[in-house]
Amino acid sequence: MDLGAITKYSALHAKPNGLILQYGTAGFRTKAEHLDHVMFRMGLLAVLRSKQTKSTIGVMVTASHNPEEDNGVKLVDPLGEMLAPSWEEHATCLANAEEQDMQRVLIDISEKEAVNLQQDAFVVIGRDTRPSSEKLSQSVIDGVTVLGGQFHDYGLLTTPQLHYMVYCRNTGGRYGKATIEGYYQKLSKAFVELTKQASCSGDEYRSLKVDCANGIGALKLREMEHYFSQGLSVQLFNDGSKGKLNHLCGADFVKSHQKPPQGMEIKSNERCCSFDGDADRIVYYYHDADGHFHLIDGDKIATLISSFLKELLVEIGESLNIGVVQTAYANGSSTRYLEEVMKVPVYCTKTGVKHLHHKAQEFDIGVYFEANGHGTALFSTAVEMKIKQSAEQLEDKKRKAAKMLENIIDLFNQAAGDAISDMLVIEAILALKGLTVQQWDALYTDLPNRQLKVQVADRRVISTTNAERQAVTPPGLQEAINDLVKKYKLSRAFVRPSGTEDVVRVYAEADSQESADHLAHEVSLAVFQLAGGIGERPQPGF
Ligand code: NG1
Ligand code: ZN
Repeated sequence: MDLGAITKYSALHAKPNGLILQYGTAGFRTKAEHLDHVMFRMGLLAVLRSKQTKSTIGVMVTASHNPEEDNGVKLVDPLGEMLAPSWEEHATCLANAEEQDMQRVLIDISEKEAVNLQQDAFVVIGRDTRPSSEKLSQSVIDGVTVLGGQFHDYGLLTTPQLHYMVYCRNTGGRYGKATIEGYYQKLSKAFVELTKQASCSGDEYRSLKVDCANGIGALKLREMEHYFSQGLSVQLFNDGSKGKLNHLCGADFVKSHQKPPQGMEIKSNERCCSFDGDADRIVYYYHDADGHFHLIDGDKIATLISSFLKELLVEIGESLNIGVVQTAYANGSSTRYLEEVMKVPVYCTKTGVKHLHHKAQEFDIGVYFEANGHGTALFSTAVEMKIKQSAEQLEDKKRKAAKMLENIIDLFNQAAGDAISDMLVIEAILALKGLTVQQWDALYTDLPNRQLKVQVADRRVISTTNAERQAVTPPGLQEAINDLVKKYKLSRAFVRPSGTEDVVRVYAEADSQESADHLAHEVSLAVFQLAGGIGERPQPGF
């Protein structure tokens, strides 16, 4: 380590005095102007992690669904996963170190993690379309080079595309080619082969309106479009040519406001979807003949996917174990439907895709989705081999199902939740099953629900257990929530500190929208009173 050079370059990316940031569930995220030093330091850290794992490490510059003025950075581990927990701590330490302590912190990390500093390092970098992203990704590169790491800058990429690149590079090309064409070709080939088998291929199944949140998804989908146009034609909205990123549009807006995005004209019963700002989330929706808006969120996506996979397995005659992983935000109706009607085991983990991803790896086939539309399906290597064999050996009908499954395995991004890949999977399933968006929606009816935020002095006073469904501290809060929940039918509520914003999140569901709204408001008041609320008391209404 050339400590002199590190000190010199670090001073060019100086940390603002007193600024403390935490590596949260999605890396570092805050106003873009506070992130230059963090980017440089994450470049340094990525080199150390690469040396330690003897693998390619990814660095993604994005703040996903957050406002355009924000930015963020996260590291991607060798198999496309989120950074290992002990390294999240190192990231926080390094990002918060004062200039004069930088050398010591770097040496500490290297010693603790037994990093061989002689080892080569390789880092791949991607960024979203935020105006601040280009300069910030240059700061990452400065960090990588000053520690002697090699790098490849992919420039503009969706977050899941960067995960894909990392995964490809660390699996010797077996998973796919680590280029943007490689990604387009792998997914499109699987999609086109799959949809060729669909008997219903009328116009209704061939066109889809996509709200791209004015983000990177628009650019990438436009590039990719002609690769799969045989099977699907997409019409892009909020493509970044005029509107602001994530403003009044995108998956997060649609899910949290439960209304359509601006900038998209929707006719009744037309199938529409929204990506978020870095294209790792997707939700579907439509207007019925009476003009009512219907949201089809991550839970219903997981239901469609897992039921289709289960059907294929039955057809092939394989008894592989399939599990669905959700968080506390999953709608109660979805959990009930999956368990009772579909007889698929459902597991609940803490919020944050790394928890879901980890749990899903325990199954032959693990389908995981957050209600907000972030998710994918994971297939164990043993399953992949078995399916490939079946596709060769079985007789006609079974072989067809095995072939489909083979294509679906290729179509899912195994490295991360991916809006583009999920969209193609969903479109293929709808076409193969001849399902309209209304029929899909009618699988079950969501319980009305409401999510709110409460400002408190220190959100860490709230701690939770049981996959965040119960509050342990502050004293009395869970009892208060229990008493409130009892007042409503089919009701459930929980609170947890956000991992990405300085707020406490409140979630409530009940038998009617009015009840869900009331319950959420009452729980907000309890949080405000018992957990040190600041500013104005929560007001009813939204
Ligand atoms: P927080 O801020 O911890 O609730 C949000 C989402 C997560 C996840 C992360 C990362 C909700 C309620 N929370 O986390 O699911 O997507 O952002 O982007 O949607
Ligand atoms: Zn995102």
